[in-house]
Order: sequence, then C-alpha cells, then structure tokens
Amino acid sequence: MRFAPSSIEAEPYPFAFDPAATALVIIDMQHDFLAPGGFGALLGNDVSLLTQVIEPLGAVLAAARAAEMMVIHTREGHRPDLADCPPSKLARGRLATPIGSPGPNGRILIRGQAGHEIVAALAPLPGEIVLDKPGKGAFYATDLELMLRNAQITSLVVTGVTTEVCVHTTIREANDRGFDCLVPGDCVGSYFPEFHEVGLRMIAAQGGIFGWVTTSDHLLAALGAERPVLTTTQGA
Ligand code: TIU
Repeated sequence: MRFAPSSIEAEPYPFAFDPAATALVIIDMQHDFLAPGGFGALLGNDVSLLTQVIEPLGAVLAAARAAEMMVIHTREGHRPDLADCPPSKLARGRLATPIGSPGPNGRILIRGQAGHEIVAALAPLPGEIVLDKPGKGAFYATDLELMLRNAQITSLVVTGVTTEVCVHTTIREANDRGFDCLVPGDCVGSYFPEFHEVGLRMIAAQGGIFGWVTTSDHLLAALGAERPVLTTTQGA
C-alpha cells in the first residue's frame, strides 16, 4: 500500500517524507561486519556492538516493503582475484589476514563467500536491488545514482553499518548529488559508540549540513507501522 507524503519529526527540523520518491538504503549488513572472524573483527573491533541494529532495522525494512518503497541492499566486497581492490586498501592496517585471506566465514570481504552475505534477518527479497560496492561509499564505482534517477527517487533513508564509515561516506556522496538523506539513528551502528553519536550529530548540525536524523519509531509511524512488541517466554 502506498502512503501519502507526511512530515517526520527529525533533527534539525521535520523531514518532508514522500515514500514514493524515497529509497530505503541498507548499508553492508553483512556477516563480514557483524559476525566473529570477519573483516570488522579482524580490524580489532567488537562486532557485538553492531547486532543491536538488526531489530529496529528489520521493522523499518518490513514497513518499507509494505509501503512499496524502493529497497536497496549494499555489500562491501571484492572480486575473487582482487582486481577491484586498491593496493592501498589491501595494505591498510598491516593485517596478518588481509582482504582475500581465508577465515571462518570464507575468504574475507570476497563476493560469493559466506562472510559477504547479508544477515538472514535482513535478507533481500527477489526484486530488491543488491548493490556490490568496492569502496566505502555506495555511489563510488557503482550504478546506484543511475538506478535512483531512473526511479525518480529524490530522498534516501540511509541505514546499516558503520555509522562513521560506509554510512557517512554514502550520505556525503548522496548529499553532493542532491539527494535528501534521513537517518534513523537506531538503525545505524558503529564499533565506536562515541563515533556513532558524533557521526549522527555531524549529519544534523549546521542546519542539516548532510541531512536529517530521526528514530525508527518516528519513521515507522509515518509508514503507518508499529514496532513489533517483543515477547519473552519465561519459565518454559
Ligand atoms: N571498518 C568499518 O568501520 N567499516 C567498514 O570497513 N565498512 C563499512 O562501514 N561498511
């Protein structure tokens, strides 16, 4: 069901939301960033900090699907021969197990490997766009802008991981291309809580220099959806 345009409570001021002209972009919710043994973990990060994004983002994804919004899932990763991996990216971090090395989830950050897949709770449906990207930004070396323009999309709801890396880079790229970006803060996550918080503030500061920040609850309300009540089975 299509929803009429509405206004969403946000920082720095209400966001003019038209679901028909807005795409939900889900950045890199892959095992390589969320599971032990992946790229994120090998960089020295605590991956458990990211899993809290899955539940609110799952509710937003369900509501966006019900509202027939365009949905785009991105994945960061490289060709098996690493032809699309800059030598600088391969060398960065002086990792003992660099991109392409075998790991518990297959070769690290390589397309087609288990670690490269999107977590099951947010798995793409047939008809949804899955965009493989070699960089941090979703516009760099991809056909994202072409697909958005063809679909007459003017605004993006940007979600996923990590707040200050791939989410921020994508928002900055989108902003310079003239797209309005709305970020539900609980639907993005970082290995660094302080970077997450400042990353969100940087988006909405200076009159919304990069975009708007809201919550999944405000976004769900605009989509006529409610957060599912989580029930626990005690004593079972
Ligand atoms: N390391 C880190 O925070 N992020 C990435 O390398 N990629 C994404 O953010 N997807």
